Amino acid sequence: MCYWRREVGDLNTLTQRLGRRVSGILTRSNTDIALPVIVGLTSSDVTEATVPTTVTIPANQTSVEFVISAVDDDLLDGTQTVTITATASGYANGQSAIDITDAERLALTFTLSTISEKDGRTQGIVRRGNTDVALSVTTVLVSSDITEATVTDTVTMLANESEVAFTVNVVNDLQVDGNQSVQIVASHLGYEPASSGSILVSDDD
Ligand SMILES: [Ca+2]
Ligand SMILES: [Ca+2]
Ligand SMILES: [Ca+2]
Ligand SMILES: [Ca+2]
Repeated sequence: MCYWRREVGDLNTLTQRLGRRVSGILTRSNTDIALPVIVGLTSSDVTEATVPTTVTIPANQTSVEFVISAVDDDLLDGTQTVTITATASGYANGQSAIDITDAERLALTFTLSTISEKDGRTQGIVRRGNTDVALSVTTVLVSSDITEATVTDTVTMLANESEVAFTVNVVNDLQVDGNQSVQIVASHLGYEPASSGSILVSDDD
């Protein structure tokens, strides 16, 4: 017998966040293993995941580990499946697929981090960091405490724009309630996890 196969082990998904890595395992099934074998590796999409050009299964070993590295692109491109192919002289090709998940985030900032109840409002900005901005994106906004501050339900970044402003309205509650921290969460399917930021609503009663 003279063929081999490649295994990814338990990990069939790799996130591209921070260019994460997993190990692949390259195995030969023949039992005459006195000689090393040099194996060529290719990725079907090097914009998503890369592998070493070659890896050597040492003499007297049936397998060796190699590293699969995710590429942290700046595209909102969802999960992409990449096929890793291994080739070696005298062996049938080995192939296995791995899913590369996306890792884009929205950013949320506020003009003021502290607002007095009497000041009424401040401005928030939602930004997207991905560079493929041909499509508009409607972001859902939620306030953790609408008795202190409210926001519009949704805000839309237009096509070819990377940010949009919205208003945070502060509630003047006429109660002696001290300073209250309110968390605003911006979320959109595809950007994981959701982004949040806090403002402090200071009391004026
Ligand atoms: Ca991405
Ligand atoms: Ca990607
Ligand atoms: Ca209050
Ligand atoms: Ca108050």
